[in-house]
Amino acid sequence: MKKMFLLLLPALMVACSDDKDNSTTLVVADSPIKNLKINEIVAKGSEFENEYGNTDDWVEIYNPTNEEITLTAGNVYFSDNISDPTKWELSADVKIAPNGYLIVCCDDSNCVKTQIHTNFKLTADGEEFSIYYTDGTNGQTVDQVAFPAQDGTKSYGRILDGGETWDWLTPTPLMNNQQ
Ligand SMILES: [Ca+2]
Ligand SMILES: [Ca+2]
Repeated sequence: MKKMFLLLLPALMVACSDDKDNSTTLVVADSPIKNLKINEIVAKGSEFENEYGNTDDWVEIYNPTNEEITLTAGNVYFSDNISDPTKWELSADVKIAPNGYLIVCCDDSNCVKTQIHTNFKLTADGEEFSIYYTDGTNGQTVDQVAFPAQDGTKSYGRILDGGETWDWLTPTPLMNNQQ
């Protein structure tokens, strides 16, 4: 019993330090998904051509770890409304390479082909985006952001990748963020 208590203590300390950075408590703390960051957002004037040949809104997600992370079907959700974090359920497994990127096409196509296509678009007037994870029993918001109105010339993103500071950037889908 004593050994078990000692093992639990570091886990509690990790949970407390996470509370400082996130508005939600990470209840599924053993999933590598918890490391994912919303990294860059374009809600207007995209020049990134998706697999349909369209230049719709997109969100770049960044894996800041040195391990590949798999987003498993049925466990990961994206939303443009943080009050409704399970708005769109990922329907196929998707991998993100170590220190790699994933583009989520917010084009209301509602499917997963070569790329991920949500059932919502992003509003240029400013909106929200969130990543939600559930292990089937417990769920948590992994990352969420409210972004301001966009004028179609810049993306809104973290500088540097995965960092705490958001700013207007030169759009860099699937590449490291640049001012
Ligand atoms: Ca929307
Ligand atoms: Ca980028």
